[in-house]
Amino acid sequence: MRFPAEPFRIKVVEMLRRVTREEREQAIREAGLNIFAVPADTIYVDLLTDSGTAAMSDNQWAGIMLGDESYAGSRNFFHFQSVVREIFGYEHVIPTHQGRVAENLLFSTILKRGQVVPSNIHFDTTRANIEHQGAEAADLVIDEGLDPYALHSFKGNLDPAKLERLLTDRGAANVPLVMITVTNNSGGGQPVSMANVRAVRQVCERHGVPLFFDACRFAENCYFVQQRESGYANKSVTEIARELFSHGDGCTMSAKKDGLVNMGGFVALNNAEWTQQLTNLLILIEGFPTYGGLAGRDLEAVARGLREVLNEDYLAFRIGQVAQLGELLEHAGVPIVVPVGGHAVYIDARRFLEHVPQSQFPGQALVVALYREFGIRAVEVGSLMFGHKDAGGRDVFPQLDLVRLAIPRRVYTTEHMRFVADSVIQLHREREKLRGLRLTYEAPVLRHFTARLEEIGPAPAAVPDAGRPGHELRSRA
Ligand code: P71
Repeated sequence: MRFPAEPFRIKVVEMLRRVTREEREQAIREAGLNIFAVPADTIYVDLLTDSGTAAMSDNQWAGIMLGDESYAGSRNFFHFQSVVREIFGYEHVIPTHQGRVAENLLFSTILKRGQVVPSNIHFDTTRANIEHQGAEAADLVIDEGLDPYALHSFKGNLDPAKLERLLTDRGAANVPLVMITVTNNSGGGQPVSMANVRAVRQVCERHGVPLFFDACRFAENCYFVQQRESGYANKSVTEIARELFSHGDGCTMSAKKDGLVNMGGFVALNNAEWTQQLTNLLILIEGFPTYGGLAGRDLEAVARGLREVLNEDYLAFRIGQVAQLGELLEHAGVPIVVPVGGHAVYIDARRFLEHVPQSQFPGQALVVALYREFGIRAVEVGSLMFGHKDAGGRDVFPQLDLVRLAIPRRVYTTEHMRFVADSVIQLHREREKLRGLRLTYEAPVLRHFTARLEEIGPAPAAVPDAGRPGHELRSRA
């Protein structure tokens, strides 16, 4: 397939430092084979996350200079509020410094111990904020959404039958709201269809339960609706977004994704009573309601980013760039999750490294090799992140060991993506050389952030380079 070229030109560049394989070998060793502990300036292409890593536009930077840093009533807040109201359609707009604070405000206020919040799949921070209240987070994605190879246009859909069952079993009084995550990050960045949102809305209405969105990647989701769902091809992505949110009562958002900023977030909702409670907590933990933990200039950047992200030339390029990386890998026989989602390509590490058992962290072994050989940073979403011991001390592993290549917005060129594809393909050819890992340190919770590991068996020889002029080739010359 042909994918659109960059619909922007580059006005500011950030040089990347040359780093030799020897330096990377030392950096990853000192990091205890944990990619989170590797200094970012030793990385060539950083695909750790698409969160807070976007390049801002000239228009956003110009907005930064127009920051009004008044403690109360900053003009940038009013601009931000009017843009959020226009796109999302919710009356009350509460700024926060990032998504998890939006979640914390919402769930500390309206959620009670023993209650349950259903979603397609809750993102980690959302689940943690729900569980922190002594409540339960229920993932009700359609069955296809859990199968890495099931082909479905809207694998992020929330199963309305599962929702109906949960509401009937638990009683609507125990479900303060239903959430839909767009796109469904933990399910591979898969979109949710408008038809599904309508179906979920109907179930919610029948039970008298409000519907909220986790709107992090709403523009990417709405672009997929335009491209894939019948009846939407002639609607603008902005119109689709308005329709999507009109089916709900509010949303939380980390603007670090589709807000195209490095920091920011908000809650938007229609319920005035909830707004008052959230605002009281906001003042306690984040700041005055017209800045919510952000500078005036940051609010201006979010306001402008939310408009820019709905530009369809941008979205066609964005979704195309991620799809292209997926296509290059798939054509070369690299096992990836399909269809490719909106913000990342996921490699199936168990199939990639069939000789490395799950107890030896195949995903992390791949992450380490990608960094050591090519200077690419990916992140493991598998047995290191989710594995644990059961009550009897036996190891429990997740079903999948994935490696996520998350693509920052407007940061890397298509040539960078080709370099990533060539590197992964090269590693795939040489996969027998990769060894499993064992833990030498693990924290009791969220161990992947601070774990230390070592390689099992002798240190592997360098994998031959990808045969194109990538960063580490020049550095060796
Ligand atoms: C991602 C992130 C960033 C992240 C956060 C925590 C651990 C590792 C990486 C953040 C999300 C998200 C969704 C759907 C809420 C948040 C939290 N994603 N909902 O994918 O994807 O937003 O970081 O602004 O607090 O790398 P926040």
